[in-house]
Amino acid sequence: KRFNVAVVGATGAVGGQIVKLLEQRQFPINTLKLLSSARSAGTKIPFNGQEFTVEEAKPESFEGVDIALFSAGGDVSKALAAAAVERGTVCIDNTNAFRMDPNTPLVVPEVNIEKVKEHQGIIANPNCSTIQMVAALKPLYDRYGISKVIVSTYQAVSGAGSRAIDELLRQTKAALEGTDVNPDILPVGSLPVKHQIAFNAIPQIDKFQDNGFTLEEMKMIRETKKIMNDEDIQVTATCVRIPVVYGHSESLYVELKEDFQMDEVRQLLANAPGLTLVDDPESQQYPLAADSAGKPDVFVGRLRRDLYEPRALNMWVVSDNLMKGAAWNAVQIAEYIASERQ
Ligand code: 11C
Repeated sequence: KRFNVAVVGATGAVGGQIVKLLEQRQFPINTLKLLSSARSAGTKIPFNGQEFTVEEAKPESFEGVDIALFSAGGDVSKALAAAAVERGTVCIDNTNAFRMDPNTPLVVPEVNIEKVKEHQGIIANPNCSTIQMVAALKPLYDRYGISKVIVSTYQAVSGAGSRAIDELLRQTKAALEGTDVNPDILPVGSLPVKHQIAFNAIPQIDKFQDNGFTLEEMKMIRETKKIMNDEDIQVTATCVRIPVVYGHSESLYVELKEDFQMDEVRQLLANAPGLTLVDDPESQQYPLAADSAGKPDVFVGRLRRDLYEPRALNMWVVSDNLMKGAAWNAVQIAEYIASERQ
């Protein structure tokens, strides 16, 4: 069986990756619609040797569409997903719009693919920094249980979209030339205060909440509990933007519920689906953001037992935020839906 597929936000950083992955994976497509805001409509995008013209996304666009992958921002998803669902489209939504809705499954295939079956039209793709963390935690959770996670992130600018990538490149050049870097987008496009990202680290991703955490940090906390189906896991997050283009890196402190042997932990992580263990300190091998770019896997390394809490493990987790963190996770869900309907 072949499917009528729509990509909403096809001109964006994530949408572009989704289109490439649908092509690379030879997704069973009958018709493909590339949709965007009115501003980007008319853009031409190549797919399978043909040129597709991007159309403005409207409620009627979803007539006859089986599967739609949304990555055009939460407002677009809120405005159009219901119209798509009414027309019988299954929506895989990359935004924050429905993630915490109790009727919407929040899915990382390596962790909870079975939740897809409970969907009522929308399946949410988690936040990029959450996806790579839970993928790395899952094998440990299943074997030992997890009581607490303390995570600090080192996040790439591509998480904030194509304009943030342009901003990093422009500022880096300006800083090297000794001219004004003129911060314009980061840390948050819609807030008035801007900070330099070139040669800097900004401890703010998204808006501050009343509790002093940022929305990005709260996403990591809430989404982890929902995906792992465990409200008791204690998660603390500090999210930081760094001048890297692709690939989020995360330092994790993980308290397990049972004693563990390092050899067994290594084996569990090495054998887990979607994970690649890169952990050889002697030859200075560990996961690097630059190596993760364009790859679908989550890379794990720097494994070491904590010095003070013998049931805790420290580790370094890296993944391309536009791939497993967004486009690849969404396409994996689409592939699962397609395989269930064959
Ligand atoms: C970032 N994690 O790196 C954010 C981007 O909720 O899907 C992803 C926003 C989201 O800036």
